[in-house]
Amino acid sequence: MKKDFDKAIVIQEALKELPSSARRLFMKRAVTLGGLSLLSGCAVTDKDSAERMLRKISTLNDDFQAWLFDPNKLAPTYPESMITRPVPFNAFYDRDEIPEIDESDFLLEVSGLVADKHSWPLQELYQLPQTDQVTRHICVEGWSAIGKWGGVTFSTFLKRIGADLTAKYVGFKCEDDYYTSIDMPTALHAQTLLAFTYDGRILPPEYGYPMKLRMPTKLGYKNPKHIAAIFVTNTNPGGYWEDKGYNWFGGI
Ligand SMILES: Nc1nc2c(c(=O)[nH]1)N[C@H]1C(S)=C(S)[C@@H](COP(=O)(O)O)O[C@H]1N2
Ligand SMILES: [Mo]
Repeated sequence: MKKDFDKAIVIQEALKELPSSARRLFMKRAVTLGGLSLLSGCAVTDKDSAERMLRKISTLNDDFQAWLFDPNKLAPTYPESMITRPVPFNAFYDRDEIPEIDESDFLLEVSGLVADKHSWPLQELYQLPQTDQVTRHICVEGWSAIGKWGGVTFSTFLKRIGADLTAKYVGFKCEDDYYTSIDMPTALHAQTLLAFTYDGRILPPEYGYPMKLRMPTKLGYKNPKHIAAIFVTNTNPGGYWEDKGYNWFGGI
C-alpha cells in the first residue's frame, strides 16, 4: 500500500492539538503513532484515518479542557496603569474592511433556547447593570495586551432573556461574517462580559462596535467582535477559526 501521509507530520499535528500538560507528558515518553492511536481509539493507515484521528484528538482536547475549567476561578486582573496603549487590532481582514455600524438601525437579535426573543436596541442594552474589568487578551498569533472593557455581565443578560442555562452552547453571529460559540459554563463565568465600552469609551469600530464578548478565560479568537446575533443551542455551532482547525474550547 502506498503511504501518502507522513507519520512525523501526523504526530506533530496531533501534539499541537493536545493541551500543553499532556504534550509535555507525551514528549517525555517519546510519542509514537501507536500511542496516539491508543489515545484516540483510531488506527492510522492512510490520510483519511490520520485526519479522523486528529479530529478525535481535538475533541478529546475540548473535553479535557471543559473538564479542567473551573467556573469559579477568576482570571488575573491588572491595575489601569498596565493597560497596553494602543491595544492591537486584529481581524481576518485589514482595517479598511472594519464594519461600519449605525446605532439607529442596529438591533441585537436573540434566538434559540430562550424565553424572550425580542431584539435589543443599544440604548436598552446600556440600561442593564454595567461593570468593567482590566484583563489580558491573548491571541494565538503570539501577542497579548491588557485592556479595559465595560458592559453587562453575560450571565445577567442570559438570565434576563430567560436562556435555558442547562443548554450546552451559546453561539454568536457577527456583522463581519465572523462567528464563534462557547460552552455554557464559560458563558456563565463571572468575568464573561457583553462589552460595550473600551477604556471607558463606547467600543471603537476596530475593537468590535457595537459590542463584543469579552472573556479573559479564553483565547482571542473566541472573543467575538461586532456581535449581531446571540443564540442558545444544544448543537455545537463551531466558529470561523475553529472550523479551520483551531481548538474549539480555546481556553487560556
Ligand atoms: N467579528 C470578529 N471578531 C473577532 C475577530 C474577527 O476577525 N471578527 N478576530 C478575533 C481574533 S483572532 C482576535 S485576536 C480578537 C482581536 O480583538 P481586538 O482587535 O480588539 O484586539 O478578535 C477576535 N474576534
Ligand atoms: Mo487572535
